[in-house]
Amino acid sequence: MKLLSAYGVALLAAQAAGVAIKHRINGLTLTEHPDAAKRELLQKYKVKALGFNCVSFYVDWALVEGKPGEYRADGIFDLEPFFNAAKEAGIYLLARPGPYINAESSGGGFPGWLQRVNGTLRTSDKGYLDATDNYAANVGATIAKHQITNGGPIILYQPENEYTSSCCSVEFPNADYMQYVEDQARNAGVVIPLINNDASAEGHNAPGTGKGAVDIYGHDSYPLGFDCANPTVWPSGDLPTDFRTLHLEQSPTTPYSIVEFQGGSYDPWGGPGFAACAELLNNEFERVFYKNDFSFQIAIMNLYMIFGGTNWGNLGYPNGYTSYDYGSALTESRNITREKYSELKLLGNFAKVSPAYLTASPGSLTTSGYADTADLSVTPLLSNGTGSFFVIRHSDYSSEDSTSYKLSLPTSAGTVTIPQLGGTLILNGRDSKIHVVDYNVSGTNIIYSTAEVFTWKKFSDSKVLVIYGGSGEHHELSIATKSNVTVVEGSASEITSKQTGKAVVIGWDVSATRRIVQVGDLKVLLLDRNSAYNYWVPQLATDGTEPGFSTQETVASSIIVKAGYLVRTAYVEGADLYITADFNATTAIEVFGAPSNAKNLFINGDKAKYTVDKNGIWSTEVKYTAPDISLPSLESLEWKYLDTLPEIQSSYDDSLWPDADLDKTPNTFRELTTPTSLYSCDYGFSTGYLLYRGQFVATGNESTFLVDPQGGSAFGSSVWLNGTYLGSWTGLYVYSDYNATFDLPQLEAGKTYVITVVIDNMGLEENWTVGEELMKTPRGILNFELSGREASAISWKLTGNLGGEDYEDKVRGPLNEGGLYAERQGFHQPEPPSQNWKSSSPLDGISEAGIAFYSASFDLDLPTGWDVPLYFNFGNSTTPEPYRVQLYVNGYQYGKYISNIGPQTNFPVPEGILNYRGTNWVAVSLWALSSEGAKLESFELSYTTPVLTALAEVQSVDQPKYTARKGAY
Ligand code: IPT
Repeated sequence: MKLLSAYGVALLAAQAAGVAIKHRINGLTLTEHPDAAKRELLQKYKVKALGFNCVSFYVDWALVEGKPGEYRADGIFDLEPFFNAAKEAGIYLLARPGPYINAESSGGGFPGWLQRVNGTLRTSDKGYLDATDNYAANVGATIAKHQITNGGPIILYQPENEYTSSCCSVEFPNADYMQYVEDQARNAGVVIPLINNDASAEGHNAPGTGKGAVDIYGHDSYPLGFDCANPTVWPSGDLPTDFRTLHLEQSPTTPYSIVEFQGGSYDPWGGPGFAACAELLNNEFERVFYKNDFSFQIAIMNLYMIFGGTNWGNLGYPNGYTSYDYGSALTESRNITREKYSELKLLGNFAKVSPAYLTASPGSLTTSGYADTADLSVTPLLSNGTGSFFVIRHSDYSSEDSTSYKLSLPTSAGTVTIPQLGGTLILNGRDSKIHVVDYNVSGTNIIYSTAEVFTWKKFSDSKVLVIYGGSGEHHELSIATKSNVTVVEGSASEITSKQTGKAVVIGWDVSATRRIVQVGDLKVLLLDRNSAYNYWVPQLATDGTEPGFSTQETVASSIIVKAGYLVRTAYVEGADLYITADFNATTAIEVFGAPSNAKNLFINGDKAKYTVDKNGIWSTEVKYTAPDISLPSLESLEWKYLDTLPEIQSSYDDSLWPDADLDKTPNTFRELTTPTSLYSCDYGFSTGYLLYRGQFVATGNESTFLVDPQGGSAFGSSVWLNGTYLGSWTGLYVYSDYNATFDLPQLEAGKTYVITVVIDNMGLEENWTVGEELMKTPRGILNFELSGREASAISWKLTGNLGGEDYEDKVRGPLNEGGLYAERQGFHQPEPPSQNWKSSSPLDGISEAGIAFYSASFDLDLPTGWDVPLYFNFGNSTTPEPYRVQLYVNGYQYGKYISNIGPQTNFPVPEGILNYRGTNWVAVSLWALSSEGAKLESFELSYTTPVLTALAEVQSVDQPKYTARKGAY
């Protein structure tokens, strides 16, 4: 398949669809975490408003094929509502079903049973390929059904993920393997282009490289890395400079694509927290790094992540905690209050209205010729009068200096030295600008603008160009016109202008007060950046109420709205203009370009009184009065308590437990050092807490017990001998397993003893490097020694979630629950049989080592029409006693809190998991890892700013309540 230009993607997608070529793709996409898709949280309007036109999504194989051969993608795992939501809002999709996805997810998306396949993962080994077939065929068919050729939103398919790195003499890159993964998609009916994401620009599988080549070559880039602990440090040399050169070497015939560019960062257990990541990858990072990508004429730019969401139900890998906020533009609780969201909106909307950018010719980064100081570097994207772009930044990209400069730019009016009317241009610190030249605003030629373009529109009676600059900056704009300049809003004395033959030049200092200058039929809004953040450019729906895809027509028919928190949609019905928007404060609204047939204004369905000024701007206001939100006190709920470690009672019967009796392991990663396998995945247990029971008849000479449990980073473990607590490993990030030796009390010869070991399984390792086989790193017990005895003296049983791969809860899926007694019984679900349980609260806790389980219900009655983020908060640890908590909300595991490691103490739970107007069930397991016991220091439900929202009523997901489970032990 040959792609001719940067328009290739659009061309290909439209041709395949057999329709006229209307789709203009500016190549901006964003990535969502798998859980977001599953919960239908596309956040479609928040993405659409950015000016972005595509979302990439992973599918997590482990969630949909928990049992080999049984693909289940219904209920919350159904992809189709997500696809439909994308189509409605007019967002294209890039499908990334793996089978390997990485994504900081358990096993990198591989189901636990892959630990048993005979074959190296992500290679041509038959055992591995066979294992992928069922998933690939099913997910591929669903994707094929919704690809653009069938009227759906999916335009690109990414086989594999970062197929880049190998070790251990495995054949690499293996063309047969890559081809196999691609054939799986094709055989399932996928006809859209295949795009890959090399971890770095190494040219793997680029078109023309033979077997295994994709249609569009793409690579990933995380230039600032993941060091959120130092959020202001931009190490030298981290800004890419060679991407254009590499592109021309590696894949010159395809649109230049970065399939993952850094949009945030992950954060480990005990890490600095996502607020620090949001600071490291903040709005300044976006300005400098994203514009740098633009300097390479990037055509497909996908940010990872735009919305990370939550590692609910054990979805995460061992190195990360429950939150997958990622410091992204959309927070985990769906807020868009981070400045990086607003900054991204400026850039995305600029790209959306600047198609000339895709046909200009990128030049090389230079310190000479364009700016008059070597402290600044410029990359030109040149054209002959049809739109040139000059990307400017500090030569030392991390400089915090303020640098004055003059520009010398080639324009259709000759080379111009700017500013022409006096004053000084300035670049303040970590900033980068795109200066446009010969920029076409619907037939009006902007000869240059030093202020940056947010958007422009042609309305029936005028054109509007919106440009902005940083506070205190001086800017200049030149327009090819013989018309006069009139200041139609704001003070004329603050604006200088001069007619120079065929052009007019306008100079001004940026101010927080808007000025509008009129030149012919063009109105130019001069804004400061912070004001520009309040502007939105909703596409007017052409059919119905939804914006639809961004075609030349729909982009052209957009209006410009100044509002506040969020503008979702705009559409006209007869003489009525409808705007849907969200508000977090009383907000003045202005509409630019209301269609001439529109006479009435409705905001969120309510008719609004508005005024029209002499410039035709409609003005109204939406009042915000914070609603009364009353939340129950979690501390005073009627908590019921159950000891969820009955295993240590002398009467406990484990006869229904699976025997750990395999004397060989299918796992090729590590040889057994125990007589039988104690690897949990060998027995189908790959998620959540694991429990082991080892029984032996004592000789009386045993003095110590050594055990080496492995649960992954930050895991913990506790050990009992019958009812006697031997001790715990309380966890550190750097330990995935830990050898601990416990002194035993004097044992009685001939008496039977049981050792109980509880292990926190933090998720399975990823498998980033092909050949290393890290995903097969076992969970469970690696080794043990009972002093003075043969290992075979102990016979072991184990359990994890009830049924293992024959998991009980088909609604919440294969990963959600672990192996605690209460979980096996299903007591974490709504309405457990707790009538006869003791009344006791997790705030009282337990006074010795053990695991307690608590359940309670509460009602919520939140006002409709408000989007209110809710959080479960655990108090910061003030006592030294370590404990681990699992939080269940209506049966869904929505948090793992580790008091002695952190950092997460606040756990957002979205509406839909919580019933905002109804009854909710919360359950907490509290594992005390010291003989002092533990209790929650505090436990509260809290909210952040309620957003007055146009969001439709959120339907709750299925929340099956407790029913007695057959065969539960
Ligand atoms: C790359 C992966 O493709 C993606 O799934 C995710 O893990 C991301 O990075 C990090 O958050 S892996 C690359 C950074 C080595």
